[in-house]
Amino acid sequence: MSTVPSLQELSAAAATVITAFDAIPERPVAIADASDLGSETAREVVQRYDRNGFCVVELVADDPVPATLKALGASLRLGDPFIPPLYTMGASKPKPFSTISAARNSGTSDADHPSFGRADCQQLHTDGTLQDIGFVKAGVLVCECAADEGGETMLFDASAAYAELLALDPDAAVAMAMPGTLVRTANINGCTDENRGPTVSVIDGALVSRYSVTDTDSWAVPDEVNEDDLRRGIKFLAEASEPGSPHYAEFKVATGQAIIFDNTRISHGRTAYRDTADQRRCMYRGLFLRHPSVA
Ligand SMILES: O=C(O)CCC(=O)C(=O)O
Ligand SMILES: [Fe+2]
Repeated sequence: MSTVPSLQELSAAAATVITAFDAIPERPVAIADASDLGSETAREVVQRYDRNGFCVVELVADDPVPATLKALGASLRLGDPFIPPLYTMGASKPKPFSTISAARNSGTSDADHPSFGRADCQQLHTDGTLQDIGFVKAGVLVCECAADEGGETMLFDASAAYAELLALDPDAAVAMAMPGTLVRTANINGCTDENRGPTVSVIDGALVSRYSVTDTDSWAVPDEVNEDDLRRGIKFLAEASEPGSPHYAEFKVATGQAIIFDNTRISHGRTAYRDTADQRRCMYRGLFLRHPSVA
């Protein structure tokens, strides 16, 4: 568990935050071989991940399949993929990577999962929120087939927005760093686990966020938190994550591309999508406990 950061600790961490989306590169990084990026390409991916909180890559020769996700994870030194413990419950056999596809998961135990099995909008969230804040460092989504319509990736630079809140309204920002303000409830395998944690915290001097506003997330007001302070913080972050905000980005990850995102800084989601008979959206997702790095 992380301890509750002081205002000084929050301010010191916020001072190191860079606005991630003010310089998003137009083109993805081309990857010729996911199992061997070469030092220049690997450096470019890591640099973009650090600068923008994410990096989109184009898989030039590899098929956009789980084996490529595995190779990419190894090349970027992300460590073993993390399997959330609740995925290993019940009858289902845990797989290192999740298939996100209404078409592919139809008739399976994932068919009713709001993200994996349905074509609905998936609101902004961080992955692995049943774990402690900051535990799942990076997420990778490989696009085997983009949707015919919709299925855009939504990103929110929660760190930079929070740093702004801290400067404008420290009471509201401190409230959001209190444990128990953000409640996540499990939605898989009939599991009803919940994890109450802070919305934002400081780990090793860095601001970390688990800002999530899906149907399985809710706000709570712990005894020691002033409700008005928290409400102002929630409102500020909600507005900062709207389309048109400098902290919001939306684009389509195309077939054959992948996105690697910093799950401790950036919240992500996707817009609703529609498949056609010959174009059925399918993404593969891996969660990792390390940020990408270069050998
Ligand atoms: O479908 C997508 O693009 C993202 C889905 C997602 O974020 C998730 O399942 O955790
Ligand atoms: Fe996600």
